[in-house]
Amino acid sequence: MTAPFLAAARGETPSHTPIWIMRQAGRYLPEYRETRKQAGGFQEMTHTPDLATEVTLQPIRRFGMDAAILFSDIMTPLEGMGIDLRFAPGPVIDNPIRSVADVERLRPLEPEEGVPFVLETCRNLSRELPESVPLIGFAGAPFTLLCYLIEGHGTKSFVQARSFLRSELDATRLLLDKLAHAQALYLEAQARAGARALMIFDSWVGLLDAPTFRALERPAIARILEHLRPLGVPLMYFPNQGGHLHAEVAGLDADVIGVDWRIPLEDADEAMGGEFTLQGNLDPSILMAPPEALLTAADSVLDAGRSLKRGHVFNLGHGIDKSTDPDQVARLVDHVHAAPVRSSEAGA
Ligand code: 1CP
Repeated sequence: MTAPFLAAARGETPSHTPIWIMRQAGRYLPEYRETRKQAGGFQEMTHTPDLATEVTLQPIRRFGMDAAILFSDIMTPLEGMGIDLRFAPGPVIDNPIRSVADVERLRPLEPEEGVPFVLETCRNLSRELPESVPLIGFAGAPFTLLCYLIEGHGTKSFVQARSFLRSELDATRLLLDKLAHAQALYLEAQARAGARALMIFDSWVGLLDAPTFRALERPAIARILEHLRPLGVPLMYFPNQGGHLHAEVAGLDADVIGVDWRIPLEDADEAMGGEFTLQGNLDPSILMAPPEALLTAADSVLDAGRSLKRGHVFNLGHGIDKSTDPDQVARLVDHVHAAPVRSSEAGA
């Protein structure tokens, strides 16, 4: 039987609605905090395949999620391109990119040499995980990586990155091009090392208006997808806070689009022409509500999921907060697994 996650991603009817949670391996889990303490920090964990494998498996063991996501970070492959990176707790680059010369200095990524530990983690996980729980490999989208590379750290509005985009258009194009090429090779390497689905996180794309998305980021995403399509694994794109970009996302050669919690799944389906399986989109803060309120909100997402034209993968609308009670996650996963599945005629 096809793994429920892969069935839903391909638009087939799964045996139950699959669920996984963004940031499912993380600080809300006591076993994660324990491993992190032993390792000394986040970066040490990502660089040590045994530890990265262990924390990837922790939420699978505890909750029985339908997919595992590689434990790493969107910034990690940039280490293989010559970027000095540290985490505090978010990514920090002490010498951010500020000129076309800085962009030119970025080395091309050779995944096996640049980030061998990531690929070893994928190989470990593909041995350890059951057939029914596919490993999701992932990368950051070019614009989101550009935001951190230019700003040097996370902010709410990435003003320096957006100023660079407006004042240094040639350098912006060169940077997006180099990043798209590197992330395509990186994702391909993860699939060859055992990842059975690939996801592109575009966490900050919501900062772009539709014409700028169409001119700069959409072609970069399209190139990555085109490179990966022959691998035969489901391809996923998450344009976070990108409700205003859905009409532009339609037509991308992806299988699954992640939807944040601000947009009802039905509206997202309508705007994207029903072409994709949708992934999402429970507001992560609902995990802080009493159990009955949590399950009622989960039912609304499940109902919306059944009305989608192609398929639904249950997830939160963004990453889980570190203050979340793990028992609430257990309740959510059990509830989704017990819910009636969409019939194959749904939306027809
Ligand atoms: O333990 C710790 O202190 C580290 C916290 C942490 C974790 C658990 C960071 C730092 N990264 C991660 C893991 C991570 N990051 C995963 C692992 C798999 C999983 O989901 O369980 C993934 C997929 C990411 C991807 C990632 N990193 C994104 C895209 C998704 C999203 O949340 O929008 C982004 C934007 C980052 C940057 C990043 N890394 C870490 C933090 C705290 C941040 C956000 C920083 C900021 O902008 O303020």
